[in-house]
Order: sequence, then C-alpha cells, then structure tokens
Amino acid sequence: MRGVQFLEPLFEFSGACAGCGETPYLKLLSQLFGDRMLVANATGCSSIYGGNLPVTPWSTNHEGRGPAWSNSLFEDNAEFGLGLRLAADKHRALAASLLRALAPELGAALVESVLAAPQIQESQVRAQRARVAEARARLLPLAEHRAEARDLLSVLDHLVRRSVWIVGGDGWAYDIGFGGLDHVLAAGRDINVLVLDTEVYSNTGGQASKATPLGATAKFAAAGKRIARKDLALQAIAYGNVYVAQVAMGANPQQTLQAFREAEAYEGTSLILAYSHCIEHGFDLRYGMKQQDLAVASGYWPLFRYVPAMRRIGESPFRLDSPRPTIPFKAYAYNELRYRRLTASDPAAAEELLVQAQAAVTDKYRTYEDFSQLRDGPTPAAVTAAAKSWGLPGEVPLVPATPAR
Ligand SMILES: Cc1ncc(C[n+]2csc(CCOP(=O)(O)OP(=O)(O)O)c2C)c(N)n1
Ligand code: SF4
Repeated sequence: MRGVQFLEPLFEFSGACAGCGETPYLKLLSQLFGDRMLVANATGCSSIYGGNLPVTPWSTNHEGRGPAWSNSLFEDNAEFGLGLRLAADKHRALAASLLRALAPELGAALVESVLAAPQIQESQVRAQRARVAEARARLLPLAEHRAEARDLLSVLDHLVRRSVWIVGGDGWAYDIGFGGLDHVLAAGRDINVLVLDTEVYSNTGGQASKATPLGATAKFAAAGKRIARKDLALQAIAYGNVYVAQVAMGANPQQTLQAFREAEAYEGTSLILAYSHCIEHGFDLRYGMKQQDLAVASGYWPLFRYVPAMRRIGESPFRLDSPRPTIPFKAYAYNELRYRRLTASDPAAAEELLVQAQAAVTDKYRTYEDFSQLRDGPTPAAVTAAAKSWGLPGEVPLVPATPAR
C-alpha cells in the first residue's frame, strides 16, 4: 500500500487461514500505530490467530516497543477497551502532576514543553518521545533520593499519547458485544473501534450475525437471510460526534489508510467497519481483494467517512468515497457460495431474494448519496426518514421462510 510499505509491521506470522481478509487490516494498524498501541481484542478469529499461545503474531520493533494486546471476553470487550483508555488517562494525569511537582529539578521549560506538546501527527509523537527521553535522563539521578522521581519514572511513558483500539468481529460488534460497544460510542472518550466484518461468526463455523446480508446463506439462515443487515455505521453516526468510516482495502487502499489515520488522530470516539473476506464466503481467497473491489463496484459496500469536525467548517460531515454502482449486485454476489447455495436448494427463493437484495443495495446507495449532499450530514431525523423508505421487515413482501434443511 502506497505510503506505508516501508513501515515495519508489528503484526507478523499469524495462524489465520491463508488469504484471510481480516489480517491485512491488523497489519496496517500495527504499521501505523504499533509502537504505542493498546489493543482490546474480542473473542473471535482475531483473538485466536492473534494469541495462539505460546506464540503471538504481535511483535516489537528494534527499540522493544510494540502493541500491548489482550483478549478479555466476547461479551465485554468494548468495556474492557474503555477500561484501558481510562487507565491510560489516569496514568497520564498522575505523570503530569508528578512532572509539575518536580519542575524545579527538571527544568520548567522541559516540563512545560512535555505537557503542552501537540501529539496528533506522527512527527509530533516522535518529538514527544525525545522530550520524554530527556526527562528520563534528568530523572534518573534524582530517583535515588526522591520518591516522586521514582514514581514518575514508573508512569513517564504515558506522556506519549497512547493509541487505544478495540478490535473484534461482527458477531461481537453487531450482536453479543453491542451493548458495551454502544456504551463506548456514547462515552465520548478517545477510543478507536475496528470491526473486522466477515458478516458471519467465522471462528465458530459461520453462524449468521446481524451483519449477514439479505439473501446470503449461513448457519441459522440456511434458507437465505430474509432481513437486510443492520446498519451499524448509521447507528454510530446518529450520535453526531463519532468518527465513522466504512472501508474495503481491496477496493480502495488509500481510502482505508486515510480512514485509519483520521480515526486515530480524532480526539474522540471512532468506528471503522472493515469489509473482510473469509473462507466462510465460499470462494477462492486468492481473489479476496478482487471480490472486495466487486463488493464496492456493485454498491453493496459503499465506502464512506463521517468526519464530525467537518461541521465546524460548514461542510457536510458525510463523505461518500466510492462512485455509483457500475455492476449489478449479482455480478459480485454470485461469485460466492454463500449466495449461490440457495439457487440449488430453492431456486425460486434465491431469485426473489436476489431481486430484494438488489433493491436494498440500490436504495441504500441512493440514501448515502443524499446524505453526502446534506449540509449537516445524516442527522437522526434524516436517518429515520431514510430507513422508512428502505422497507422494514413486515413492510416488504418477503419470500415465505422455508425451514432450514
Ligand atoms: C458469550 C459467548 N458466546 C459465544 C462464544 C463463542 N464464540 C467464540 S468466538 C465466536 C464467534 C466470533 O464471531 P465474530 O465476532 O464475528 O468474529 P470472527 O470470528 O468472525 O472474526 C463465538 C460465537 C463466546 N466465546 N462467548
Ligand atoms: S475463518 Fe475467516 S476470518 Fe477466520 S481466519 Fe479464516 S478466513 Fe480469517
């Protein structure tokens, strides 16, 4: 990927399936922020290939810095990540107060520059590391006779901005961990959430989640999913102050890179939904990135960014980054067994669901296009109005559900 190929990955040889669509996003994350990153990883494929103990693909650089990673539970990962953020904030506050107390010995100018330093861009973070190293050098001789100096040394590194990431799959984010995730989105803290969206519970063999698309088959949706996938992005956007991006690396790597950078730099909560191809989709993963491209080209997976800060300069916060659909949904979907399976077991239902799925894609894309024209972007009222026109369950004639075989 242009712009990052020379950055060292701190996520290396994982035990994921060959061609997994999740791991490239983690590698990118580690290249960009790995040396100051805290990761709360929900249970799922990413916790298994990310922690296949006694080894781990999470690594360190030549300075010994690397991501601090842990897996809590499937159901409380967002809360766990929020705890990491609160702890990092507490440590930073403690370090700042000790630094102020020791200003006469350390030098007022150095203390002031450490406390006031901006740390948004990587160059600023590097400059802060140098200041903190200087503070450490001045502290070491003091540590022998001053307890405050010893205390400060134990938390000094927290003066370099921590990058906190909550990572998990769609089963976690859309379903089982959603209550906690919603709590995090509403908490207004500087936290980043990355959803590796395979649209099924991959690690337990492909059960349907609320992210499973209309028309696809999955375990518990063997007769084809009858309801469109939940729009988690719009739910987050409704808060108004959450940065939200939908990305697909195989379709537009530069947009993915921009979204990761913007999300991390945003001093608030960010949510990235990352399209991740998976063996559960039923196609040769050698063509995973190509299939991502088709998902975007068909309009099924529009790329966008909701950037709250844009409102401050009078611009629409909603940026639609992918062009109008150029291919029908079928040209993307029918490359995958999860969609094709139904054509053998129930061709009539497959045909009807394909029509509905195409209509849902077309409607959704048009709505997103409208959102990008609104000066204030998709406000909760605009989202509600749009959702009505998409046809909610019960309002559209659905194919009668045939029992799963
Ligand atoms: C409360 C709870 N329910 C179920 C499980 C079993 N479980 C472990 S991983 C997983 C699937 C994870 O799916 P997803 O979040 O989509 O991540 P993916 O594996 O697709 O990356 C399930 C159901 C669990 N660990 N805890
Ligand atoms: S099952 Fe899917 S998400 Fe899990 S490691 Fe394999 S390809 Fe990746």
